[in-house]
Amino acid sequence: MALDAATRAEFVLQVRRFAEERLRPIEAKVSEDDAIPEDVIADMKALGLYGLSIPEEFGGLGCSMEDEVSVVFELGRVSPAFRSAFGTNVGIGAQGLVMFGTPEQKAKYLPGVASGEIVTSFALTEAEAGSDSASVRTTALRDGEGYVLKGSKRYITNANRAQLFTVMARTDPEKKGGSGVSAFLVPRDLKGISIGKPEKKMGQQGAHICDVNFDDVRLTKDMLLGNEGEGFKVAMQVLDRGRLHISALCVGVAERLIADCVAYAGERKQFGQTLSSFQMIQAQLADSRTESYAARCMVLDASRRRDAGENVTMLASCAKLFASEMVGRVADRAVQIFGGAGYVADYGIERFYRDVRIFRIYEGTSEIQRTIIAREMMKAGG
Ligand code: COS
Repeated sequence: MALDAATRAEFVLQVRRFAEERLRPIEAKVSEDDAIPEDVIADMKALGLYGLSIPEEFGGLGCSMEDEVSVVFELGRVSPAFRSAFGTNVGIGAQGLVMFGTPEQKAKYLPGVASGEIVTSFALTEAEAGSDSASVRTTALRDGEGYVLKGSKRYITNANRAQLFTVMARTDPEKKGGSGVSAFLVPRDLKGISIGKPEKKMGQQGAHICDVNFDDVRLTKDMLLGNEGEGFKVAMQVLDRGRLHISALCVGVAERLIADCVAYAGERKQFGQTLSSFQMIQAQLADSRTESYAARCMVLDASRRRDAGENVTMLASCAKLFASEMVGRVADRAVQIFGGAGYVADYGIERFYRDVRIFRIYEGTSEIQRTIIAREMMKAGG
């Protein structure tokens, strides 16, 4: 599953133009309204973004990981809230189904996911199971031929728009940790599901996270995704992939901020000279460029290795750790270079400064990435 080089280059260019012409002009309004206009969502669907990494046989674009991150680099050049609208369909919401779904499950859902008719969402996190995601308390207990799902999930991206949830729930309460957990494909319209109000967040307005409550929801056995007791591993493999996607987003945002800084430093004059002629400003720009380039190389290398069939658990965590921390530094320098203008809303720099803070937290905090990297190193002996 991959685009040929010419198709990829053309698509990347198309996405760049779409981001620049269609999305960038409405960044401030989307943030203010905390909503992406429906006609923009429709354009994203028409462009194929919802089905980016869904196999072609189901109507998606069939992107490889390298294709996907190449597209996400471009989408990072505008407010990351836009990417969030379809991000769960491309990534964590749908990839469990792509990787572990039965032919029947795939045929039932993937065409709708690819077209964007079905929005997917990934329901792992709970109030008491954040970083310690193996300790989920939501249960799906056997009842006759099926299961009964009970519990609550927290901070679930796109929950308010989703028609299909990948839910991790404990099927064996006797077992502690990941081995008692199973994954399920849960349609939104089942009786007993309720969605909380979107949370008020620090940044990324226009992207929504909500609680999802399951009150004795009856699941049929064909909703089980993968084997019983293997849901935690499904989640971890989905996250390995998702972490590369988020790393690419961090690179894109960093590149946007660097471009804005270079433009501003070339215009703004102090002491009779443009900011760009001051070595202390140049040093900040150079550091940002060097670090974003390093992150881009990491993301591309890990993605190519994943496409070649390598296990990239450690490399995905290295990329996520480095890229998310890198964009935090780049955004901080951007505020500094813009000075007072970086702190007021009109220039949008302070918005990005807030937007990027979540990258060090979601899909695994920096602390969790370091834990995974160290564990993988011990396993591999280096
Ligand atoms: N791929 C495949 N299998 C994996 C895996 C991966 N990336 N990571 C772990 N596993 C397997 C392990 O091999 C182990 O299998 P066995 O029981 O057969 O040995 C099992 O899963 C349990 O793994 P582990 O013992 O490492 O689990 P822990 O609870 O100690 O820790 C961490 C797992 C901390 C790495 C995990 O909970 C995590 O990633 N937490 C962050 C979650 C997250 O990103 N949340 C964001 C929410 S989504 S926006």
